[in-house]
Amino acid sequence: MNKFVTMTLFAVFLVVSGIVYQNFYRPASIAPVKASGNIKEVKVRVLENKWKWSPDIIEAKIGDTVILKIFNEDPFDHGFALEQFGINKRLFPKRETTIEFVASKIGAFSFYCSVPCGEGHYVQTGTFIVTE
Ligand SMILES: [Cu+2]
Repeated sequence: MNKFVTMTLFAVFLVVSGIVYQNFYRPASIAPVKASGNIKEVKVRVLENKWKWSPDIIEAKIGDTVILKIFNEDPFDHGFALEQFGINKRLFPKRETTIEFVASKIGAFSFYCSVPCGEGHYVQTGTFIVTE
C-alpha cells in the first residue's frame, strides 16, 4: 500500500470517528449552543459612588443573544468581566458601553468589575443566570 492510500484511510478514519463521537458520545453539556435568534437587551447602570450594578442579577434563556448596555455613572473607569463567556470590557466614565454575546451555557455566573476603581471594587459583583 502506498503512502497516499494510507494517509487517505487515516483521514477517513479521523472524520468518521469525529462524527461518531459528536453524535453518540459527546455529553450534551458540552455541545455547542446555537443562537436562538431571541434578543435579550438589558440596560445596566453602575450607580454613582456605590460600586453597585443595577440590576445586579441579569437573567437570560439559553441561546439568547444578550445585549448589555451598561452606563457608567461614575467619573472614573470600571470594567465588566464575565469570565465564562470570555468577556472583559472597560466601561468609560459617564458613557454607555454595549456588550453583545450569546448565552451559550446554563448556570449562574458571577460578573465583576475588572478595573481597580476604589474602595468598593471587590464588592462590585453581580450574577448572570442562564436558564433552559
Ligand atoms: Cu473596580
